[in-house]
Amino acid sequence: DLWQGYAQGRAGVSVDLVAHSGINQPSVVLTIPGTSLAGEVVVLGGHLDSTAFGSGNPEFLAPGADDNASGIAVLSEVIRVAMAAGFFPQRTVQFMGYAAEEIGLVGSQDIAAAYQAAGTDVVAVLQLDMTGYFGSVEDIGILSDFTDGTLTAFLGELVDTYQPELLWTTTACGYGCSDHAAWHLEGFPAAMSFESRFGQHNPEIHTTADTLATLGDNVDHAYKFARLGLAFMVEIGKGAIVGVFADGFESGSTAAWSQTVP
Ligand code: IPO
Ligand code: ZN
Repeated sequence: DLWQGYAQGRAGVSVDLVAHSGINQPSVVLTIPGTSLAGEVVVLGGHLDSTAFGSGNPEFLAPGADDNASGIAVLSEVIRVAMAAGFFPQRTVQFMGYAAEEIGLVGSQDIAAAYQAAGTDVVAVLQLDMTGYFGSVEDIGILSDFTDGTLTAFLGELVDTYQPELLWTTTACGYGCSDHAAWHLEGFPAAMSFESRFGQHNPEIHTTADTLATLGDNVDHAYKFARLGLAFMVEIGKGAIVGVFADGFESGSTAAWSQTVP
C-alpha cells in the first residue's frame, strides 16, 4: 500500500504481489518500466519478513526493526524520491520486498529462478538487509562473498563518488546470508551493502529486542544506504554506457534521469 501510494499518478509504474508455492507470504514488486532499454532490468531488494526465533519461540512477536524493516524503509525512501522527482530510467528498475528470507531465501530464490528460466536480462542486483545499526568504525560493509566482483567494486565507487565523507570496508558472511546469494547462485550479478563488518552487526536481530530503541531511536545510519540506493538506481538505471561498471559516471550530466518519456 505504501509503495502503491508513492506510485499513484505515475503512468506505467506497477506494484504486484508475487505468490510462492508452499508458503503463505507473497513478495512485493514495484516496477518502473525502462524508456529505451526496458529489456534490461536493475533490481533493488530486501526481505520483508522478520523472525524472533532466536528468542526461543517462533510464535513470539518479531519486530525486526533492523532485520529488515531498515532495508525495506531504505527501499521505500528510494521509491518515494524517484516518484517525487519524476525519475524515468532507461532500463527497467524493479524494487523487491522478498518473502520468507528468514526460513531460507524462499522468495528471492523463487524469483531469481523464474527470471533465469525466462531468460530475463538482469544487469545488476542490490541487496539491502540491515542498515540501521552503526557497529563498526566504517559506515558501510560491502560483501565480498556470494556477490559479483565487478558490481561490488562499482558499489564502492558509488560511495566514494556520492558520499566521500563515508568510510566503507569489504566484509564476508561466509555463507549465503541473504537474498543476494539467491541471485548470485542463479548467475546474476549481485552486490550487498550492510550496516557493519560481519560480527559487529546488531546483536539483537532475530529476537524480540530488534526494535528502534536498539538503533538509538533514529535512522541516521540507514540514511546513508538510502543515498547509496538512489545512486545505484540512477547510475545503473541510465544504462547505455559502454563498460558501465568500469566507468559508470558521466560527470555533470543528469540528462539520462531527468528526461521525460518519449
Ligand atoms: C546478516 C547479513 C549479512 C551479514 I555481513 C551479517 C548478517 C544477516 C542475515 N544473516 C539475516 O539474518 N538476514 O535476515
Ligand atoms: Zn535475519
